[in-house]
Amino acid sequence: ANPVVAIAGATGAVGSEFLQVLHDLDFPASEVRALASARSAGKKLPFAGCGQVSAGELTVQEMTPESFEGVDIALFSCGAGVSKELREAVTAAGAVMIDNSSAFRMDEDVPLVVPEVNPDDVAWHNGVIANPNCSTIQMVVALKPLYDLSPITRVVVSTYQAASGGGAPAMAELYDQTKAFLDGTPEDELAVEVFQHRIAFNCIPHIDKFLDDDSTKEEWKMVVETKKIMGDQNIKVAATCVRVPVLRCHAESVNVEFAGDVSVEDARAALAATDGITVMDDCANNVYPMPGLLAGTNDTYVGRLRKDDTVDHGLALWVVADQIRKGAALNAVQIAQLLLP
Ligand code: 2RA
Repeated sequence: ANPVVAIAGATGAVGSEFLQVLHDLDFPASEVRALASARSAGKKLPFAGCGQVSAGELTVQEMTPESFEGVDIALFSCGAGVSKELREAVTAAGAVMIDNSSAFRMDEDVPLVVPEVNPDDVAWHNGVIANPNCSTIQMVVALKPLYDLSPITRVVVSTYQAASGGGAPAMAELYDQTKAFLDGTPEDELAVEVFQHRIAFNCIPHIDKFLDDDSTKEEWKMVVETKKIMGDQNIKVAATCVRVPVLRCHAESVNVEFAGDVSVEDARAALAATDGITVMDDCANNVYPMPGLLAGTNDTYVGRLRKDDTVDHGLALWVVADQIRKGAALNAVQIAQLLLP
């Protein structure tokens, strides 16, 4: 029988994208159940339909441990606390939890999966599969075909992360604050609630909390998750993660060092031949990927490919993806596709 799919956190930024992606991929569901906190129960969500579920409205149900009876696949995006609280109920109901939070990503019994990179890891799940952090996903999608040319020994990455990485309220803060700023609202009267500082006309080198070594948790995620997904603990990763006043799509400047020589031509050919990657790289015509123009797309876009002569075997590249899609909802639904018989 076709799977019953539950969306946990259906009213959030990623939740509504789950619905859109299920439709776009025509996921063969027999039922789609929209779940959220009591506050949102009864709310109607437009759904374009997928599989055996026809287009119409989904009524949001309050999420309780009983909500997962009869569910086969539970797509979770409601924060680490809720995921931890409900893991037992989900797996006891026989459903597989595909979790977008950071709750279980580094657990030894939980695969951390990007379908273009390590699809085979779904095989050893014990009821939970973790969706990696958005900034990690798009980087490893780009790294994998390069790694297959020659093992990667070191990566230096700086991110330019969109406000929507902080969810729907963060997007609203960028939008409203920009408008207020342009309307001449004095600095001390601008509403700063989601981010640590004003995000309008600013860049904030601070995503998630600071750790003991003065790096941020977002940067730490890029280091440890990359090693786990790529299956190579020897890759050294140095990351600096920055929030920028962009609504959707994270961008990353990535410098890669290889064990052996990799030519720009071979790298470009390998990237272009990979499903899920679009190479946009034509400097002569000012063609390169840009966040402002790629919202709502599925691929990981790579451009500005060039030699990095500061190391023996180095390349530099620029990577952009819609982090609500490939960095969250799309990657999770692609994991669910791997579970289909
Ligand atoms: C961010 N890493 O951009 C997040 C979202 N998962 O803040």
